[in-house]
Amino acid sequence: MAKIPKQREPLVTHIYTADPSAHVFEGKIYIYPSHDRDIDVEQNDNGDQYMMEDYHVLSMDDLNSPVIDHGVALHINDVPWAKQQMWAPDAAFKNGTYYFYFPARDKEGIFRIGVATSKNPAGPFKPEPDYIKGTFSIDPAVFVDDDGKAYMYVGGLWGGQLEKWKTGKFDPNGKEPAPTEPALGPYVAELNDDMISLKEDLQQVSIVDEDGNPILAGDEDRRFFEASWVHKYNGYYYLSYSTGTTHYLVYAISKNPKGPFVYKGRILEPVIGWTTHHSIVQIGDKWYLFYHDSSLSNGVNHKRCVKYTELTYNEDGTIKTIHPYEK
Ligand code: FUB
Repeated sequence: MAKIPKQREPLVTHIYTADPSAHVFEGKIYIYPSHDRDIDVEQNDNGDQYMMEDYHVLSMDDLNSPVIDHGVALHINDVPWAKQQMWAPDAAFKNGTYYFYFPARDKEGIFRIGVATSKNPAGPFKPEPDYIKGTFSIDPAVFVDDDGKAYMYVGGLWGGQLEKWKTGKFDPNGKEPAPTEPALGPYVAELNDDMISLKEDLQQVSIVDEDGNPILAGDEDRRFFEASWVHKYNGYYYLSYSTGTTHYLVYAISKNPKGPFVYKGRILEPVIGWTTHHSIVQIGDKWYLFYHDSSLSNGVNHKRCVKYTELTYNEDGTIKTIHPYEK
């Protein structure tokens, strides 16, 4: 009998998992993580150590139930356009179908976003033959709004190549903006009703401070790095993301799903391991943060484990900062 995970403990220990996108589908909790490989490779800033090849879907009937690993839901060998590195995925439900979104490098080494479908939230997922036209970079997060409109957020610096798209075309020499220039934001586009194509070009999201000034590239405690997630709370859109080099999960809010978003604060202090990546989901009348750290491998950056913890709001809608190792 599988173990019932406790808050802030690994959801599973038989495989390494990361980048959890959690959703409530059909009354159960489904978690769509990256599947880290148990390989020993050199670490670099390009993220070459994250050589993932497939995805497993995890589910729980509720938070007091054991975690089920539904096995391989999608393998890179079945994705005609993808060469390597299946990074952080997400899933969405619309029109009776489950859509699984995932980044991978195409045959030219450029990160693109692919989509695969299933009638079952646990998969297996059947990939579309090509990546979604007009997509680039990594970490797709798809938010389906109350009015049925769906938005895809993408982007990640360094290995995620976002700074190579500043001109709208892939520039292998593209650099991050100077420290005194506005930081790059994630990109967003509305999806068509078919959920497998973009309705419009990806456009950059602006993240500003309380005075309306753009967060600057040198402001590494607050600037966007990767791992977008959007949820809605009390009529506001909350865009949360990783600050990468400073290892925080932070958030900004807006009345519009495309922003501009006003920076509000920290959600999670740094975890063990370089990356931090998460999702925020309402389960019953409580909210939870699904996140990862590298505790299961004693700190190996590319051997991570997914965890969850309760997330609470202050009365003014701000999120209480979580200290991951404080009891
Ligand atoms: O898992 C590979 C990459 O690490 C993700 O795409 C990033 O968000 C970071 O968690």
